[in-house]
Amino acid sequence: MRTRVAIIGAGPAGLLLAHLLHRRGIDSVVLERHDRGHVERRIRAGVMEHDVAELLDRVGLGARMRRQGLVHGGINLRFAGRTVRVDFRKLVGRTVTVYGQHEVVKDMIRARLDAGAPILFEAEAVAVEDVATSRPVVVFRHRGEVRRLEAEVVAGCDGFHGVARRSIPTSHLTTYERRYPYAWLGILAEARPASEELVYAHHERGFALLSMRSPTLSRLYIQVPPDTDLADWPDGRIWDELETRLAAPGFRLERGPVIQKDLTVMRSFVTEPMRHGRLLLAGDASHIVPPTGAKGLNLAVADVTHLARALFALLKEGREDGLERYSALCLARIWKVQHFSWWMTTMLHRDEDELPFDHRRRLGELEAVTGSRAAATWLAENYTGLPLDLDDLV
Ligand code: FAS
Ligand code: PHB
Repeated sequence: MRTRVAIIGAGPAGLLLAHLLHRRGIDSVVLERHDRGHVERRIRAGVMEHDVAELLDRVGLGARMRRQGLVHGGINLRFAGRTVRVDFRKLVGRTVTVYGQHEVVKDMIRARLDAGAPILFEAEAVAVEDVATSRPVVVFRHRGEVRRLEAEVVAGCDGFHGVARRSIPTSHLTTYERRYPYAWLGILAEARPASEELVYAHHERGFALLSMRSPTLSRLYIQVPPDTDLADWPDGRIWDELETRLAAPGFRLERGPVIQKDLTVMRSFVTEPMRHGRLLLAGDASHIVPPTGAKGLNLAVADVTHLARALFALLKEGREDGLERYSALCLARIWKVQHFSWWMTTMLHRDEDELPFDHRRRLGELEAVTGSRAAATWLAENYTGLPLDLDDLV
């Protein structure tokens, strides 16, 4: 098989890249190791930054998001028995859209299939070869056969556990990692969300988050030890813990059938550089953030805006300058977002081994952030998303 761009992974990064290339008349093939149902059912992120929602709209992927997504003008921080709303519209004039990542993936796959553009499901990439040449190859397994996809560029959009990053010699990479001494136990429940907007709660017993997917579907998380066994957490225990940690005057959590339960480990991770010859990494293949700042999906989209432009220059005009700038452009944003995600995480979670000083200082930090327009504005700027350059993309 031959194409211009071989894209490994049908997550938000791979699918958005394929869509932007197709709109510019550049052929690509998407290889996805799971079947379509698996990727469309996988519940992950839920919050879209202001400019990400705008981009999806402008490139024809936002119709269902605009119909079903929930536009939020703020979030609530709950601590020491108080709830303080951070008003995004008042502070920065921007919003976020709550719309499940799996819904975005469905919309992108639908657009890909409607365009009659190639996407191979149950096609697992097993190696990436000749990336130092202008004819790199992806070796993949599909329907019991080992096949080769020749391209001019390979986009490694295959997530943290994918093959692309592992195809780069470790001598060419520098990785940075921080593990957190806690994880998130998440549930998706058929229960009316007990708050219009998200509630991030810092509690003596640990962090809790109230989010949602629709007016009848709640998405909720509690901080648990990283080696937690889900079998130790029957539904009733989870609801009891959520009620305790989210408690506030006049607040009543509605319970309902839990339709999904999952555990997410918390790590900060960055690979530098994000390019090796004609192999480019984007999204979780290159970096991971703890989900407290709701940045994972949004950072993947930001990478793709730079990667799409670099490939337009290379494949339409024969210019390599976009490839040469790609990594530095992405990393400039990535490290700011890594800081924000680390800050939101350490500000809101309790660390079992922390000093009493740090526990008390953290309450001071929450008071300082919610009591200062300047500090709350910085939070709002980052939570609604640093500006994306959308010019000459749409
Ligand atoms: P993805 O991981 O989404 O997509 C990679 C794709 O590549 C997958 O479909 C995978 O099957 C495929 N693939 C992997 N190896 C392959 C191979 N060898 N061949 C072919 N295909 C291959 N972010 C938030 O903002 N908020 C959250 O609450 C949140 N929760 C998360 C929970 C979990 C369990 C995980 C793992 C991540 C979560 N994230 C969250 C982060 C998540 O949303 C990512 O940032 C986002 O999916 C990144 O998108 P991609 O880079 O496209 O990677
Ligand atoms: C979600 O709705 O899944 C969600 C929202 C905000 C976060 C993380 C996850 O910070």
